[in-house]
Formats: sequence, structure tokens, C-alpha cells
Amino acid sequence: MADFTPRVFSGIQPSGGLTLGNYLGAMKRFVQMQDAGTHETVYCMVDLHAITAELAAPDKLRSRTRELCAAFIASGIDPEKSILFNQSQVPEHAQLGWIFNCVARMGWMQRMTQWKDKAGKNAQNASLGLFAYPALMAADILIYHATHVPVGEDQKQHLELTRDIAAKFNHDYGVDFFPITEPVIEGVATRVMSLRDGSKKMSKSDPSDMSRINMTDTADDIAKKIRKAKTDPEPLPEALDGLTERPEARNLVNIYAALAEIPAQSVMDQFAGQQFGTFKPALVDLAVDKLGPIGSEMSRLMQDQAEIDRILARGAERAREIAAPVLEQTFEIIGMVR
Ligand code: AQP
Repeated sequence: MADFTPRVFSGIQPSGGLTLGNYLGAMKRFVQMQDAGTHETVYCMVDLHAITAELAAPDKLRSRTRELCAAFIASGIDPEKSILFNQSQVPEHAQLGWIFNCVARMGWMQRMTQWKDKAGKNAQNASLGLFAYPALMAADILIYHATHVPVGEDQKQHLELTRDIAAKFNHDYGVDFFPITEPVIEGVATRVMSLRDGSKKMSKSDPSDMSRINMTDTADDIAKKIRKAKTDPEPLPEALDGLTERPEARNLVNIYAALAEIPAQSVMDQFAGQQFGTFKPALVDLAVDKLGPIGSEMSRLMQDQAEIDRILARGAERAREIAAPVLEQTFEIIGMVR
């Protein structure tokens, strides 16, 4: 394979307030990869994706995008170290997305579990954009020739499709142009579950606000949600194996471990034999301690909208410096007259 610059790309949709799942499964990992300094890091608010499921009111989309930018920075993304930008401000994403619509096969897209889950029984009424979502996601990644993509477990299948698209393009044109990207799905919080139902992913679009912790929740909200989180009457066991049939308990233990940055077994060592009446207040203290400063910093940043817009404009300019030549070369390979 050609030598590609080690580069990380990932994105988050401004489709609602950021949840603890997005933070632990994605954002926290983004910061770690930025700070490791081993890769260039490119992070994006994927607003074009955010309109695939519903067309939110324009003011709502704008404020969610700015709030997401504030969340990136408050969580530790430094817009000088990383390229931080908004997808629609870099038109090369949509342009390469179109090309990938022509590379991807209908059968590949129909197999996507996120499509099946989100379109549900009403697939005929879902948007064409929702169906094509994974091809645009492949373009988001490959327009930067990204070699690594940190994501939560739910995005694994989309990343496999990204690899298939890159491989088919390279094969069809006899080139070694797009990298075969590696997913980075690591840690104890790759799939944070709903606080109300241990079989469902914590999600910003879940109708119940009690199912998730939002990054902007107050200390009281966090305490209330964790106190009311579904659990069972058993004490915590000594070994993780004892949680196999207890998804809600396992979820809270994983959240604790991810926030404290310790292995899940260390949480068991600390709380074995204790009831949730003891464990939950400890989790509340930890969550408030870790999330409180991020929420306050987000509110502070949101006071200066012009500064957020300036950061996004600068980020888009830097992103285009990488994306524009990759698109040009793609057009050349395909045979479009330039
Ligand atoms: N519950 C989760 N646990 C771990 N990681 C998660 N991610 C999302 N939910 C969890 C990761 O967050 C990143 C950004 O996700 P997204 O906003 O692009 O879309 P999503 O995966 O569809 O997230 P949501 O919260 O469920 O949004 P809606 O409700 O709008 O669909 C991804 O890396 C994802 O893996």
C-alpha cells in the first residue's frame, strides 16, 4: 500500500445535545489521539449528516452546530493542534460523496443495520440521504486520506463499508489511491447504554431524556438521572463475569471506569459486595466532577458566537487545503475533464 500520512478523522452529528455516550465513546478518545501527537487529527461537525433523519428548524441546526463546536473545545480539542470544522463549509465532502454513491452498491447499503434501525418499518418514507449516509461518511474519511478513525461500536459496520468503497475504487481504477482505513474502537465505553434500558444504546434522539446524560445537564439533573437509572437488587459482584446477565449494572460500572480512567475490574475491586445505594452516589460524584467543568466551559464559549464562527471558518480553510487536492486527483483518476 502507498505511504499515507498517519491521520485521524472523525465526526459527530449536530443532531441534538451531546450525550455521555458521544463523550466517552468518541470525544474523549479524540482528545487522547490529539494529545498523543502520533497522528494529524481532523475533527468535524457533520451537519450534512444531521439533516438525513429530520430537517430541524434552521436556527436549531445552527445553534446545535455551534454548541457542538463548543463541546469539542471544552472537552479538550485545541483548534490549533487539530483541524476542527463544520462539514458543509468544505464542499469536497459532498462532491466525493456523490462519487462514492456511484461506487457503493445498493445491496451494501441495504445491509446497514443503522439504516434498518433508523428507517424502521417506514423505509419508503425515509430520506434518500439517510440511505446514502454511509457513502457520505466514507467520503468524510477518505477525502483526508485518513488512516485511523476513532468511533463507538455502533459505527463499526459503516467503517467496514468505507474500507469496501476504498478497495473497490482502487481496484476498479487500478490505483492505490485511497487508504484502507483502520477503525479505532477501544476502551470500556465503546457502547454506552441507555440508563432506562440496558439493551439500547444511549442516544441523543431517544425520546426519553432520562435515558441519557447530556453534557449540558446540571449537577442536579445528573444526580436525578443516575439515581433513577434502572438497576437490579443484587450487590455488585467481585468479578466482571458476574455482570454478564446484568446489562444495566454492567453499563454503570463501565461508565464509572471510563470516567475514572481505570479498568472495569478495578471498579469491582472497589465496590464488590456493595449495593447500588452506595455505588450510585459515588458515580454521581464522579460524573459531576468530570462533566461539570466541561458543561461550564461550553456555556462560557457559547457566549461568544463570533469567536466560534471564526474558529470554524479557519478550520474549514485548513481542511480544504487537504481535501481540495484529493478531490482533484480523484477527478483526474475518474477521467473528468479539468
Ligand atoms: N451510546 C454510545 N456509546 C459509545 N459511543 C457512542 N457514539 C454515539 N452513541 C454512543 C459515538 O459517538 C460518535 C458520534 O455519533 P453521531 O452523533 O455521529 O451519531 P450516532 O452514532 O447516531 O449517535 P447518537 O447519539 O445515537 O445520535 P442520533 O440519536 O442522532 O442517532 C460516533 O463515533 C458514535 O459511535
